[in-house]
Amino acid sequence: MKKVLIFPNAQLRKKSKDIDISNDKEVKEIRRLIEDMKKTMYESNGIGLAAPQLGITKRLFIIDVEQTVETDDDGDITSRIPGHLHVFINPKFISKEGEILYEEGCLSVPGIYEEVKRSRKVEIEYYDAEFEQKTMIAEGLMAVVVQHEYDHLDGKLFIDKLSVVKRTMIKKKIIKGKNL
Ligand code: QAP
Ligand code: CO
Repeated sequence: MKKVLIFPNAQLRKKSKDIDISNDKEVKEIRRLIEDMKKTMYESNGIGLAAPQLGITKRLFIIDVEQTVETDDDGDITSRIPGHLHVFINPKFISKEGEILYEEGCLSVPGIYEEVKRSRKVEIEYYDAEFEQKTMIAEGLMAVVVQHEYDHLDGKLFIDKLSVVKRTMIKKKIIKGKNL
């Protein structure tokens, strides 16, 4: 498992670069990176992970919103069964519509969950794990996570959408390590 960078790490603020899918060497590296990202996401109990969260500023993220989670009486996760993994390489939004409020979290902002406003439905074009071009229409949670992960590629975090007061509070809390 790779180390996930934690806010306010400056690496999380960089703009990621497109992946050259015609470059065999880069494609080979991306295949290995996807395996590392899968392992890291599942082991950290995440539903989405973007390459820049591992310090790799490339336009790639993965999502699995269909995992089955088993918890014990204390609510701690005892097992996690992968659902359907989606890999998004060089994603581009084609359209966005509507509004949805959803309580988001982020592996780079541990222990913090806040309600954020996003588009309810998005259409996105991307290359999948086999480097084939795909288009997806996502709604609800999938649409929310796609937008959240896409923002990481532009160096944006969900807490940027909160008030300055809330963000300052979160920063203090994370630096103190109270949430870890
Ligand atoms: C993005 O984030 C997301 O604080 C993915 O202690 C999540 O998987 C978008 C996680 C929810 C919208 C709604 C966070 C795990 C996982 C934590 C994640 C934590 C352990 C975050
Ligand atoms: Co995130």
